Amino acid sequence: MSHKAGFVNIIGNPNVGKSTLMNAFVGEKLSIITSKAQTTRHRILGIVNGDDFQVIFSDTPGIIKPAYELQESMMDFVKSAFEDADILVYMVEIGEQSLKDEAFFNKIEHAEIPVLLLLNKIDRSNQEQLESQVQLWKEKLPKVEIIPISALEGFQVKHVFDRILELLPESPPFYPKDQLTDKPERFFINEKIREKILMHYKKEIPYAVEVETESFEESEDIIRIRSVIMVERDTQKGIIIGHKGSALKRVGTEARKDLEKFFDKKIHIELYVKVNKNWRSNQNQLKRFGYNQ
Ligand code: GDP
Ligand code: K
Ligand code: MG
Repeated sequence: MSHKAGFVNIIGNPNVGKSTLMNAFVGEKLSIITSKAQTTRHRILGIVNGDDFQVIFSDTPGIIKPAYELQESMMDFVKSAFEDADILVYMVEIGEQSLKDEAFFNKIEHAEIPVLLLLNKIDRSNQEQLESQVQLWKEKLPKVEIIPISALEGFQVKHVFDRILELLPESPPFYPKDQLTDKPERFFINEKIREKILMHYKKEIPYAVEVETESFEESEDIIRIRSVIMVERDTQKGIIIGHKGSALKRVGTEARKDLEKFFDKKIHIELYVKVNKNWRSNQNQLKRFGYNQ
């Protein structure tokens, strides 16, 4: 029996729906999703296995202009997404103010691998808007195949997947067939906690935070987790903890509920907050947290 396998990299501006799409393909909440930009900081693989195929999706942080060190590392992930893919999925959303980066569009238009341009969030548009948007992208990228979708509502998601299977090269699998992702359990715990922080705190707080899970102990009927939330300043520490610890408690409770579903096991989670000045600009710290790999 012939077998197809390959890497599909999903790129695009922040918030267009890249993580939503990958999760729709994989069927698990691997990538955290919020309405804030910079939710996804790392590249995350999501693997979809069938009897005769293995599609390895890679969700990337959005394309942004580097403003500080962390963002530069994020852009490295995006750049490498061009290099190691068999298929490139470039996602845009209805009404997007596209980047005016000619070099980027040139790269997409003349890519040596198949490119699918997904026009996402069409649930928000009417027929007329949709047609004019498709026309706009056709003019911008004449060689690229355009598929309008709604990642959130699952509209055309199956069609995109079938198209990817058609384009995928013949190859044996790259990962064991029961594997869902390349990231360790601790990564998902960190991300889940960060998701709750993104949801519940305002302004710069989420961007000043990094989470590290210090211990993960799994026994027959329970997983015990201890994670540290790193912030840059004492004032941020106070905000994270909240009045009598109420804010931090909410983060812990909500993360625990989601993680219990994810791991299908009872979970005990202990959170504490530490001040680690300027972790964002410090190269060594970034390495420790898995950036710059
Ligand atoms: P990413 O930054 O590109 O990974 O985008 P996310 O997947 O995190 O999604 C950003 C926001 O857009 C979230 O609030 C999603 O629920 C929302 N979103 C994603 N796909 C769709 C869609 O097809 N329609 C609508 N209306 N919203 C969507
Ligand atoms: K986002
Ligand atoms: Mg994302």
